[in-house]
Amino acid sequence: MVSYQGKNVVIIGLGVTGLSCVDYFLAQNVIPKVIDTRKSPSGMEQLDKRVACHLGELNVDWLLDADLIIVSPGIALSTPELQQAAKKGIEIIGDIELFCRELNQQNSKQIVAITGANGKTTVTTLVGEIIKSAGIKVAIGGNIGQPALSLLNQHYDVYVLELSSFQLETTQSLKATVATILNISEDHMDRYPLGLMQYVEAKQRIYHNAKYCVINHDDKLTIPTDQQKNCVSFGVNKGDYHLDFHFEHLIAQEQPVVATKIMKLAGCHNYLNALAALAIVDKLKISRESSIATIISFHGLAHRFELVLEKSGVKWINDSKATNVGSTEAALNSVVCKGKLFLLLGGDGKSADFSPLIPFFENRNLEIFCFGRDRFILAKLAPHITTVTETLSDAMQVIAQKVEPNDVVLLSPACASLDQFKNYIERGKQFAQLAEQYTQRSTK
Ligand code: UMA
Ligand code: ADP
Repeated sequence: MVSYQGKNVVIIGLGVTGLSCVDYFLAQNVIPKVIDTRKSPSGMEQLDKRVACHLGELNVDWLLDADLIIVSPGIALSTPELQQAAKKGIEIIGDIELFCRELNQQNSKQIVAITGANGKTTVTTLVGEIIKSAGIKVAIGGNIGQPALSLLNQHYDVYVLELSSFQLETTQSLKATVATILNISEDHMDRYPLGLMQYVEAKQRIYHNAKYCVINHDDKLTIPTDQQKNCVSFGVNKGDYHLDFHFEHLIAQEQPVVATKIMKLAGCHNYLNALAALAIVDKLKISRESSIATIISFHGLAHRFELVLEKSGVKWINDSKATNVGSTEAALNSVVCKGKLFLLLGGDGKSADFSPLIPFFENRNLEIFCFGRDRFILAKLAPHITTVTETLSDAMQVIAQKVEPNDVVLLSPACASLDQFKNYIERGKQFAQLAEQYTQRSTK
């Protein structure tokens, strides 16, 4: 274990990350202090009684007195109090840095590191499943929800980490066997005031010290800025791993390896996710046969372009996890609809530019419903075909009266859910439940 004995450690954040950091330090008899700017953060009840805690604001005295500050991903490094501490030369890192320092002491362990604007959770889960099916002890964690430090309690040979740009900003010691940026499109612009390139710079940190880099042939921003890197690529039509002309096969190094019609995953974006996963596990030398069997049987994840109901010829697709413009673009690219498409957009847009969606609305039998905090901004995209409602529920009520056989209702909101829901899961569940409720009523 890397030792922090004798250091004055301050942890910021009492979410799952902060709690995992508290446990990590307590295990080596270092008693940290904790600060959370919220009045009643979620982790308060679980906090060990020995740990002093300051709530409601960042305690500058504690920060400036610290030897080491561990910052949770939800707190920006640009926060003035943290800037003050950084100026004083105090080390500021995140939980992933602590995790990597531990793993770097154990040469036999491998890390697969996955980032990107969209598809991280899908690819992380699929890569984890493939490695597990090959009989290797594998753990998945990071931004996917399981804090990385909590994985150190058991023995694993491979760690598959989903990493957000926030986590990468506070990490220097990552040495991934395989690292990938799946794609780049605008997200979290409220945390990146200098624009997209500031976000890309954070994502690019994933390639530092990586043995192999898996890049998206169609997205230049995923290519390592360090040109000496050992890269393998995936893409729609080109790259080491790509699709054939009609998207009927996944092709790996010029060989067709999977017929897409037998895959459970649907949509071009998901075929790309499967190609990226295959490129990653090939670098880990997992048997191709085993990898392909897992890719074919992988169902995908809830709330991601998920068909939740098909009734009276109408399909209801829950893509609540589409919390940025890029993911909604992917859904609009992949959705197959013979009748009218009802698209539900809305929530907290995180200061995004929604205009890239406009071309996806053209030449389509489409009606748009906008709800939530940014509904009026979204409604400006195509006012002639848009209805504005305050809530998702209001919109669903209107849509349920309108749908006919062959129509598709797609919740792919391009926004975070936090203005009206606890999270995207609650939003997706409400969509599925309302679809069920209204279709029952209309078929009575
Ligand atoms: N917060 C405060 N004051 C504080 C600390 C946090 O207001 O002092 C707020 C944050 O702004 C945020 C919330 O509390 O709104 C949670 O932040 P956190 O850093 O405490 O979050 P954790 O519970 O530790 O969860 C974090 C990741 N959260 C964020 O990046 C905001 C989780 O990703 C991740 O699963 C978890 O660590 C384990 O690694 C969530 C996420 O939304 C799912 N990630 C973003 C995304 O995927 O787009 C990046
Ligand atoms: P992340 O963890 O990066 O948020 P998820 O796998 O949870 O990614 O998917 C989030 C959203 O992005 C869902 O709406 C999903 O349908 C969409 N998505 C998944 N893969 C891709 C991709 N490769 N490109 C664009 N959108 C994608």
